[in-house]
Amino acid sequence: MTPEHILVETRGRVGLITLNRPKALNALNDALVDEIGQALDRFEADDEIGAVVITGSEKAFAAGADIGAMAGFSYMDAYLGDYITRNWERVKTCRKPIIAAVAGFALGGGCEMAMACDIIIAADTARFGQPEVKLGILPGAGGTQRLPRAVGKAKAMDLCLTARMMDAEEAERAGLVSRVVPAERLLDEALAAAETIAGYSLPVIMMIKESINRAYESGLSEGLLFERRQFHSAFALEDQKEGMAAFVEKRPAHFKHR
Ligand code: CO8
Repeated sequence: MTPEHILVETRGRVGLITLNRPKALNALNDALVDEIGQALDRFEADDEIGAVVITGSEKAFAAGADIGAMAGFSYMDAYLGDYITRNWERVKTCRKPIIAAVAGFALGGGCEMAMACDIIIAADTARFGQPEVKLGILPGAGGTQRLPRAVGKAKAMDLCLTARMMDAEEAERAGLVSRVVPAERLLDEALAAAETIAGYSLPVIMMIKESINRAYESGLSEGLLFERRQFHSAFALEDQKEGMAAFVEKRPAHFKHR
C-alpha cells in the first residue's frame, strides 16, 4: 500500500523516509508513525539496504504530535489507544542504523523521534525543543528520558520546564547532534554518512549499534562484558578475515555481508 503521510525511496544502499505532512509541519499521528514502522520493516528485510535516513522538510523535521488529533482526548483514549506510541519503539528496534536528518523544527514528538534514531545530523536551521508544558502536558515519547541521557539533567530540565528551543549549534555543543551542516547540504551529508555505514559489514554495524545502545540500558561492567563478547564473536565473521586481510594487503576491503 502506498503510504499517505511519508515518502519512501531507496538511494543506493540507503532507505530514505521523508515525513510528508507539510501543511501541519509534519505533525505526527498514528497513521504516520505506523507508516514509518512499515517502511522500516521493508528496509530491514531488504538485503540491499544497509542504513536508513529519516528526514522532514526545510521548515520542519516534525513539529510534534498532532495537537488537533489529541485535543479532545480522554484519559481512556490516550491510555487504551496508546496514541502514537503503539508503534513508536519500531525506530529503536530496527537493527539497521537510522540517521535523523533534521532541518527546521524538531519539537515535542518530533524531537523525540529524532532522539530515537541512532545519529542526528542537523541543518544549521534546526531547532529542538520539548514545548509540551505549554500545552498542559509533558513529553510522552522519551523527552524526559532520552534528552537527559543526551544533554544532561540541567539542559533537559531547562528545555522541558521552560519550553525554550535550542538551535543547532547549542544542540551540537550539548551532544544531542553529531554534526551541523549548511541546510542545503543536509540530505547529501546524511545520505553520504548512511552510504558509508552501509558499505561496512552489516553484522558488525548491528553489533556496534547494539553495544552502544547497551551503554544506556545497563551498568558499566555489564556493558563492557557485553561489548567484549560481541568483540570476540566478530572473529567468527568472514568479514573480519576480509577486513584485516585487506589492511595487510593495502587494498580496500570488500565485505561479503553488507
Ligand atoms: N500539531 C498539529 N498541527 C501543527 C502542529 C502540531 N504539533 N505544529 C504546527 N501545526 C500546524 C499549525 O496548526 C498550522 O496549521 P494551519 O496553517 O492549518 O493553521 C501549520 O502547522 C503551520 O504552523 P504555524 O502557523 O504555527 O507555523 P509557525 O511558523 O508560525 O510556528 C511552530 C511554527 C513554532 C512550530 C508552531 O507551529 C508550534 O508551536 N507548533 C506546536 C509545537 C508543539 O507544541 N509541539 C508539541 C506537540 S505535543 C507532542 O509532541 C507530544 C508528543 C507525545 C508523543 C507521545 C504521545 C503519547
